[in-house]
Amino acid sequence: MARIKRILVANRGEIALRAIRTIKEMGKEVVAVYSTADKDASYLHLADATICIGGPKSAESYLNIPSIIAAAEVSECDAIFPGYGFLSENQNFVEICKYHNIKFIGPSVEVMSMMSDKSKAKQVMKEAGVPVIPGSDGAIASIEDAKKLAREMGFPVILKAAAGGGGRGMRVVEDESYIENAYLAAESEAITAFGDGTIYMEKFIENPRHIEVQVLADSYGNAVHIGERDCSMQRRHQKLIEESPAIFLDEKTRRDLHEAAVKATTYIGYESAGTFEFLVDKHKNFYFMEMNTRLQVEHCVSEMVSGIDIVEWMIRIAEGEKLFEQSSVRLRGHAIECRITAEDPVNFMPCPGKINKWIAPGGKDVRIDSHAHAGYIIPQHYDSMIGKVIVWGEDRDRAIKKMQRAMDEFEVGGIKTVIDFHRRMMRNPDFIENRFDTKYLESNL
Ligand code: MV4
Repeated sequence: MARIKRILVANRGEIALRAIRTIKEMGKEVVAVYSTADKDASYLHLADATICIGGPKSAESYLNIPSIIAAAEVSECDAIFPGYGFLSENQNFVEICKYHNIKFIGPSVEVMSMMSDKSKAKQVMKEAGVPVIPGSDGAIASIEDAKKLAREMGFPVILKAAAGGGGRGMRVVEDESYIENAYLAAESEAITAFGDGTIYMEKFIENPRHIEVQVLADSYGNAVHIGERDCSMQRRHQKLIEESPAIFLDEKTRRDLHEAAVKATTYIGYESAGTFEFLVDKHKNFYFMEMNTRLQVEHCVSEMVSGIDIVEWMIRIAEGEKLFEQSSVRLRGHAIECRITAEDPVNFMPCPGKINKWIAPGGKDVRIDSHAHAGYIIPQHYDSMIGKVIVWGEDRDRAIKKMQRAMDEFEVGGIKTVIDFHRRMMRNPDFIENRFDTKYLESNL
């Protein structure tokens, strides 16, 4: 086993802080990088060393591969922790790390490339015996083929960009007369956004739940799941609230879902932490949608119900340690996460600026993952998420009560935040009674 001594955290904000904390707890050294826009970030003081990697624009700093590799080399780091976003799913970066003998704490470039083409990923999952949404076998070759397949499947159908994910390059088609325009629109959007116009087709699942399974796998072919998360409370493909477990599922469906995710993990020879996203329809049929080959924002709810530090295990797996057994994973109680963004709580318009008041909640089973504080100036160059509040309760009702209390305590001044949205949602009968799907916020805001 090759123990890692010093890790470079190639990220910023709350996730950089979250990684630094675990690395320090593990007794390892940590190097933090920052852009000139983040030079005053307070979490930088927690690192053993800090290195400026470029200007405020992500392309100049957090996406600047030569700059990050140089930072790792001069600081003699033996590994890089990527977090989410930025370079976390960049296959080129993973190969360059390997070339420089720096361990990328994440999956291999082979599985990353298998999952990055969403249409290929579906085919692999089908081979693995995981249910996938009925649709085209791979890419659509022509508009005529699209029309023929849609007629066979029945409308509505959805056209998706193979290089897409997260909702870009998608078109729902209600009847045959719209297929041609929708196809051309999805194709040109995909070319613009991803440089790849490959389109595939699926039966459109109406009002689905978005439920995902967290997995961990080691380099010896062992894999476990750490339960599922319901991420259906979204707005324009931005998740706002996540929870675990997904109480929408019955025990049998839940077991089948977990089993499918673990089977898929071993089938593709995955290593590190990953997430299988599923759509679940009203009959509780679940279908694989895509796999995220990185740590996700919402991993904390899985940590709260399992007691497992997912970042710690990503590092231990990268060191060549053997994973624990599934039977030692005990999922207990209910966890809810509310994302705190610097946005207007009614129309969600971004609102960066200086925080002049920050009174964060606390108390038993309340976790705050945030790099923000009074006096912190939120740079306008990055994502508007400034932190997360995660709570745990014996059951969902208690977790909701806990989150109500936590949100009522939370006072942020100087900027707008979505705290007030969460205060209202924790008292919303539809949320409390679990009556929502991925379309809820589109029709109820
Ligand atoms: C779908 C779908 C319905 N049917 N596919 C949105 C994000 C992208 N990863 C896939 N998405 C969807 N794919 C079929 N066949 C509905 C969505 C969808 C959605 C999915 C999860 C969470 C929120 C969503 C919001 C709108 C649409």
